[in-house]
Formats: sequence, structure tokens, C-alpha cells
Amino acid sequence: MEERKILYSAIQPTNNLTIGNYIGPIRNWIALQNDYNCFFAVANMHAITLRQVPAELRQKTLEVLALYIACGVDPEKCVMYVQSHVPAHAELCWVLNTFTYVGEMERMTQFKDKSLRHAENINMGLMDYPVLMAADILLYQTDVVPVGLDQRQHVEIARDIAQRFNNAFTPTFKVPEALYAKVGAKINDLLDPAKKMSKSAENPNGSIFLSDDKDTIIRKCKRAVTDSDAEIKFDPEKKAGVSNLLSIYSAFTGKTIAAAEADFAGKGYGEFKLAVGEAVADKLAPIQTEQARLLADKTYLEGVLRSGAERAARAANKTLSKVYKKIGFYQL
Ligand code: AQP
Repeated sequence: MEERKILYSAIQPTNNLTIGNYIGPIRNWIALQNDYNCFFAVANMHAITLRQVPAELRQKTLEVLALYIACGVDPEKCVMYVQSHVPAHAELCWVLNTFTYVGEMERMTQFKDKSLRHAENINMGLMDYPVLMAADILLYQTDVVPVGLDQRQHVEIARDIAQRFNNAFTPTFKVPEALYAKVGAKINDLLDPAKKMSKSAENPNGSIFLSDDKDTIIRKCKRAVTDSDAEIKFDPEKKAGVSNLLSIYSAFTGKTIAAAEADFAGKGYGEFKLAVGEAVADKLAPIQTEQARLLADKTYLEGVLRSGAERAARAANKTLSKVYKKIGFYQL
């Protein structure tokens, strides 16, 4: 690989991916893959912090990889791999645990939210999620991490841990920057626009899944919560529902928010919602077809993962070996 800056990002193979996952991080991956050395993981180790059905987790792992490629991530240019195929993630996580304070982890918003939603299974892994994510990022000497806004706190803690380690020894980790989408860094739930659109939302009508068919997408858009003043204007404070739909429309058509507003000047919400649904469905249809084609070729997908795991492990082990040396682990 030539000397370029490093980009790292990952998605958990849980539930079905939503347009939030696409608009927030994946679109940026595709836009930046020619300018950075990219590592994209399928984060199955993060996924088991909530209970998964093993056969589904296995299947979704391939589905997510196929989706990355179907969305436009180029396996010739980018390293794509499954997190558990590179043991250095777990190994560095253990070391970084000793540079992270319990109080910091208890304050993480996602941990608090997920603890409330999964009170029956508040396991150590759930609490340790941000440290594993720090290990993911720091292993590759990452410069930028394209994520959704919901991950801001986790990237911040990864930076803190990197700096803490660097200060305790000598500079070892690059301190990464988060990178957010200009439009759609946080896509909200269609039925409750105060909340992030989520893969695991209680009501699936609030989320558009990348696997949804056209009728379903249009039905969900038609039911989206808006307001009563009938003006199609971007104002996230006062018009959260409409602004969310404008962001979705902008992301799926490539138009600016101003151009999107202009498209609907003087038009009604019914027409607007239908146009948003159609824009999403038209863009997703070829992605779905390509994902299905790729999933029928398991040999190809496994080849991508084998080569990805090798290339990722090579980069990750370099960092891990430096870390082990600094902390005094006897190496043979
Ligand atoms: N609504 C969103 N808008 C913008 N970006 C988003 N991301 C997630 N939702 C939105 C970004 O997608 C990446 C992967 O996220 P993840 O795999 O950690 O899962 P999630 O989608 O955030 O998962 P959920 O909904 O909490 O469900 P579970 O945990 O049950 O799978 C991240 O970059 C995230 O910011």
C-alpha cells in the first residue's frame, strides 16, 4: 500500500442495517476510499455484547460484507475483514483496559441506554465496548474514523486512551479524528424524530432498513411524523420530522439541502413524503440486487475475508508488538 492516511470504520452485524448506517458512515467510506488506506471491519466481537442467535450472527456477518461491497466499497482498494479474524483486537483491548477507568465507562451514554434496554444482561463486554472500539481504531494507526454522531463519545474516549498511553510511554498511537457526514450525521427515527434511527428500534416502522422493498419504504415515509404547518423547510429544532426527511432526500439524491427545499417549495407533505420514499427505494434497489448476487458467491466473499484478515493482521500486529514492548511483555 502506498503512503496515505488511514481510515478505519466498522459496523456490527446485528439486526438489519438502516439508512442511518448508510447515510452516516458508509457514504463517507465510498467517497474517501480513493484518498485513504481504508480498513472496514464487520464488528462481530462488538455484536456479542448483546445476546445474538449464533446462526444469525454467522449469516449476518456475510450479509454485511456483501452490503459493503454492494454499496460501492471496492475490495481491491480497501481491506475488509471480520473483527474476530484478527486476534490483535482482543489482545490490545486487554492492555487498553488497564489504561481506562471504570468511572469513564459508567458515564458512556450508549452503555447507560443499552443497560436500561437490556437490564437482564448488563455484561462486562457491554461496559467495555468503548475500549474494544479504541483498540479497533488504534491498532491501525488511524487518522480518521467516519462514524455517525452517536459515536462521538466513543471516538473521544479512544483519543483519551491513546493520549494517556502515549504520555505514559513514548508516542505509540496516532490520535484519531472522528469524521461526520455533512448531511445526515444523525438520521432520526421516522416516528420519533427526537431519537436516532436504530437497527434495534422497538417499532420497525420508524426505521428504513437497507433490505426494505419499495412499497415498505414508501409506506414508512408516508407515516413519518411531521408537523402541522405544512412548510417544507430545514429547521431541525422546530421541524425535526421534516428536516430529517430532507436530510434523507438530500443524501439519496446527492442534492444540497437548499436544492431539496427548492424542489418542494409550495408542495404538500403527501407529495414530499412520496418523493423521499421513491428516492430511497430507487437508490436501494440496485444495491439489494448486487448484495443478493454477491451472497450467492460465498467463495468470492470468503476470499475477500481471507485476504482482508491477512492484511489487517499484518498492520495490527505491528502496533500490538510495539505496545507489548513498551509495557514490558517479554517477547520471543
Ligand atoms: N441513525 C443514524 N444516523 C447516522 N449514523 C448512524 N449510525 C448508526 N445509526 C445512525 C452509524 O452507523 C455505524 C454503525 O453502527 P453500529 O453497528 O454500532 O450500530 P447501530 O446502527 O448504532 O446499532 P443500534 O441501532 O444501536 O442497534 P444494535 O446495537 O442493536 O445493533 C456507526 O458509525 C454509527 O454511528
